[in-house]
Amino acid sequence: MSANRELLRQNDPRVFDAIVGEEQRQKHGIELIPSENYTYAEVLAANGSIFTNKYAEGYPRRRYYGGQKFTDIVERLAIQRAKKVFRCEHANVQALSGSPMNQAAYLAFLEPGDTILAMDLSHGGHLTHGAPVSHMGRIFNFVRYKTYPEEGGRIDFEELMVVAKATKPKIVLCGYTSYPRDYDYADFKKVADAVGAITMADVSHIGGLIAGGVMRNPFDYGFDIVTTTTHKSLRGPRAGLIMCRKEFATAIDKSVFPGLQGGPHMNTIAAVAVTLGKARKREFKKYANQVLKNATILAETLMENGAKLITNGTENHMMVLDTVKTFGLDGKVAETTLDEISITTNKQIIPDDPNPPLRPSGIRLGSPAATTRGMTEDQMRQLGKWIVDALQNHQDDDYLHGLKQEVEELCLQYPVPGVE
Ligand code: DSN
Repeated sequence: MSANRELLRQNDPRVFDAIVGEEQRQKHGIELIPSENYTYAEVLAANGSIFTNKYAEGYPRRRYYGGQKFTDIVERLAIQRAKKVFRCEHANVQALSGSPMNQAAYLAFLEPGDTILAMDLSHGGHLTHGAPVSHMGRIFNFVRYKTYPEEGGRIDFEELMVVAKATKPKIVLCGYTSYPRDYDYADFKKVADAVGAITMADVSHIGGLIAGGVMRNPFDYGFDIVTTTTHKSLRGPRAGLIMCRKEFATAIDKSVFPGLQGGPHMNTIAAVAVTLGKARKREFKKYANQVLKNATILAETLMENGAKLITNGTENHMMVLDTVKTFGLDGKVAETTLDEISITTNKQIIPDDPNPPLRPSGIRLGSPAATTRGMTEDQMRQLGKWIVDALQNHQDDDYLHGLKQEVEELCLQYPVPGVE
């Protein structure tokens, strides 16, 4: 045990025990929540480093405090690597996480009351894409578009063009938190250009897949602003990147600091630099490719076993399973049942869900974390079958107990990075 860990064990055993408990939970089970991952041991080291001690308001060579020789080094590295990995002209690496990242991007260009065209929450949009309960939904006028489930979850771009011409958005936003398709950047760009709007893509979920070169990059379609969290498919610490074309750089930087945030979390920025260094390696491309393969196999296995998936499959790392239609169970019961067999998923609203968010009609699943553990197609098939088995037999405690043992036996063969 490291000296720091031993000190924690001795001096705050309750927190120490909770950490150990979480390590055991992560080791014995599998995370299939599509927005989660197991980060690198090197990221844990950087994130837990003494950069935590340092205030660094401002940007490299333009700070408001002294002692910035090493903070500047890591922030510059993170910026340079983000620019290379995402092929962009400018990157801001200070956003504390996904919500402030999107808030800073909106506030860089918009006044209260301005219009943003974004995906409806139940069809896959994020809270920061204009949910009425979020502050962003109160400050800006979000006009929400939807998907057409009967057409495999496609967006109707002719309709979107009509809506854009009628509502004159300042930002056209392409980006989702629960959408199992690839993103139609070219169509969004056409709509935005027709009304003179800024194009923004929130690729938080698929950032790692873009970095790995296995999904399309919005900058290749002329997008202006691209945001991504760093802890999902990118496998880094919890943070946000805002990337943009050069002409938007000053507005974005001012909006993050001093507009929205104070001191950047330099320990996290060091960990972001490590993450982006890893994302440039050939290994990461292989990883991203395997994430897609694993998701395809998991989706196919679920469907072969009778599961109804929103969008009838997946084109990325995630899938949304309609548990009400398939098993007659709401998403909360499904999530709890899978928790009981050490498979972690999350309950999820489905398009125009008649049920409330805490008892929605589905669950969300994804492959990034399992792929990090080294699982491939065979394990995905096995997990898919166990998921269906568990949900079909959710009232049979003995049966679930047997499945849990099988799941845990499998998971223990695939170590969690950074956990002894
Ligand atoms: N909570 C994230 C997700 O699960 O997709 C988005 O913020």
